[in-house]
Amino acid sequence: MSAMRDNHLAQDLTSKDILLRRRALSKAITLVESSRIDHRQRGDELLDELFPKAGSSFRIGITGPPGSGKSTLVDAMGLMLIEQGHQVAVLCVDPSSNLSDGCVLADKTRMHRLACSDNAYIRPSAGSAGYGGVAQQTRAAIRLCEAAAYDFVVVETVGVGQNECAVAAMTDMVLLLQGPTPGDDLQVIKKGIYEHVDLVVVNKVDLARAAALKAQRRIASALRLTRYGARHVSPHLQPTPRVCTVSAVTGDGLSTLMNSITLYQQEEARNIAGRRMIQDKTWLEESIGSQALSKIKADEYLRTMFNALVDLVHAGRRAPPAAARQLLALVSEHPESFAPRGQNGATA
Ligand SMILES: Nc1nc2c(ncn2[C@@H]2O[C@H](COP(=O)(O)OP(=O)(O)OP(=O)(O)O)[C@@H](O)[C@H]2O)c(=O)[nH]1
Ligand SMILES: [Mg+2]
Repeated sequence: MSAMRDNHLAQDLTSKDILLRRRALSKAITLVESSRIDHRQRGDELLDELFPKAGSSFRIGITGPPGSGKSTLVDAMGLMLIEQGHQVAVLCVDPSSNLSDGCVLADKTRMHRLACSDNAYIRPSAGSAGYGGVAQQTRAAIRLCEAAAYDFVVVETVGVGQNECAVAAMTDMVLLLQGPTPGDDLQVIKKGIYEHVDLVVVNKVDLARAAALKAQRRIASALRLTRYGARHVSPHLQPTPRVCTVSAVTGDGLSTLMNSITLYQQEEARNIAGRRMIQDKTWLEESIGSQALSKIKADEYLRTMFNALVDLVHAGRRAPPAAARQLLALVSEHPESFAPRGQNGATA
């Protein structure tokens, strides 16, 4: 029954009817984000069926401190991309928190112009501690957007150190946004997050032009000095300014920014297939770990053993790697426990 329903979902997701496609995409993402085992299984099967049709978008990660203007910029950039004939999907995620519903929902209200376009799809996604964590769910959601023919996928995430790394591992280009306030840039330089960033955008130039230009110069010289990451810094092929100033509100500097993105996309075109292979291998590795854990928690006996091992670890009598080895040995002795138990598949 659900297989037949999901068959329709797969068809609708690749339909020419934009509204049907968008509705199907929302349902599909809900399945892969669900904490219910039966939903996840359906989501996994759907993704598996659609996988050959996915993977060909240009993926942009946008990160930066709260309030730096990410959503406002995505709104402006998205409209420009649509004017150029693209279909744009935006995923707003916060990998650092599972209490961010309000925050990510606010993102959509900052993208009100994009939200009205038939050629855009915006998905605020509160981080869920469930199956596989946010990174895997976002990877799955990106693929589903691609299967639904979105050729630009933008992932907005709050920049708090680790997240640039997470977003870089699933996208083709990472933009770091910051405000023009003196000190913002130094903070960023200190954290060394430029390793994962392909373009730095100093936003809100309309509020403080002189400060923004100063920040741009300072960051550019810091970048020249550091030359982080072979993937991100290619001095021979660097026609694009790697530090831009824009105003997401007035549009000042926006076309220069878009040109930089297009140039980067052209330069990087030949590297994308290789990068996808690395990203997909990581995804497979993470899926093996998270599915093993998820199934341990769904099995009464294994869950009891897991909790007993947690107690031993807390009591300082067992180190986590040895405890994991012991539990995985039990799993292989109980292969039948890998069958899902019941429709709701209780998770501990
Ligand atoms: N003056 C000015 N205000 C801006 C600009 N860009 C964004 N803002 C304002 O800054 C505030 C925050 O903008 P958002 O787009 O929500 O910022 P964000 O980085 O997405 O915020 P979070 O998702 O909460 O991390 C809003 O009041 C925007 O209107 C800009 O270029 N100039
Ligand atoms: Mg936002």
